[in-house]
Amino acid sequence: MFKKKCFGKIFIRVALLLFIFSFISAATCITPDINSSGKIFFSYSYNIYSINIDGSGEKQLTFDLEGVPSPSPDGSKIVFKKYVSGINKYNIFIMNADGSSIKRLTNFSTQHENYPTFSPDGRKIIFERNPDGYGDEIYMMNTDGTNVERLTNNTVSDDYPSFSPDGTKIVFERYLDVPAAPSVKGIFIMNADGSNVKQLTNFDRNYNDKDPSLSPDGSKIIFCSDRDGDYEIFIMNADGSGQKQITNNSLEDKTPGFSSDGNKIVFIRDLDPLPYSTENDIFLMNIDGSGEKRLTYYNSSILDSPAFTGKPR
Ligand SMILES: [Ca+2]
Ligand SMILES: [Ca+2]
Ligand SMILES: [Ca+2]
Ligand SMILES: [Ca+2]
Repeated sequence: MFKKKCFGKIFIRVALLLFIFSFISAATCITPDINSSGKIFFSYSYNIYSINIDGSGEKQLTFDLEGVPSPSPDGSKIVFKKYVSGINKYNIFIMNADGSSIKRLTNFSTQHENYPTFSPDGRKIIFERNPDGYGDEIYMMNTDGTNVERLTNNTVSDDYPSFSPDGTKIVFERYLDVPAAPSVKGIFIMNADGSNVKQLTNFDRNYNDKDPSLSPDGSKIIFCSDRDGDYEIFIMNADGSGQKQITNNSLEDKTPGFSSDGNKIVFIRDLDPLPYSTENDIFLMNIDGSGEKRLTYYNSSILDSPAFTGKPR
């Protein structure tokens, strides 16, 4: 009788300890491990979806006209663009990572806004807006939409901004202002206040470099370039040196994004070799290009912008 009672008490204590431990481990696991709780957010058919990092567990998060999701560093929020029917423009919105609590952050009716993403401390959002019809500019605001600041000011388009992991720099793509080749883009970097703009790639202006994103340790930038005739994923040092091609095929490989641990790259591949038709799907690979894996089977022209939990674009 005594033995039975004692065993029961120990059992309750062990169960209690396990219960408490599960809470502690959940609380300490702030940066999602891509091998367990990580998700990939993306836009498909003008809605935002998430999948697990093995491609399973597809979940539709929005049901109107939304796109370009970028998850907050702690994984709790998504910032994205959403079409506002009254003004017929995309503005910037924020929601919980499960799709609940959608809130509008900007109210700008002149032109579309695009590509919002978080600062590493989760307190700022940068995005692109075309204020006057003379090219996109990069803006920064608080996560409640207040204190909108313009960071670039010129007559060419500045697009696709994202922060360095220490929050001091912003990497972006800029149209190089050459009359003979007006759509040629290069990768640029500047201070987070818009000062000290530096060109990193495409000094020859012979091709397009775009979709840049810094690695979680800040040492590398991934981007895509059509310098071999179709888009491939490239990696380079954060100062533009040591450019290296990662993919090598005749298909379009675009919008690469790092996982939060920096070991994987998620990207879009257009599997239709014809230039005028598009069959996009989401792929994953190691940062040296090995271990390539197809995650989705949408074969869709309206699939884009994959981003990992814990790694704003
Ligand atoms: Ca501009
Ligand atoms: Ca190629
Ligand atoms: Ca390619
Ligand atoms: Ca194609």
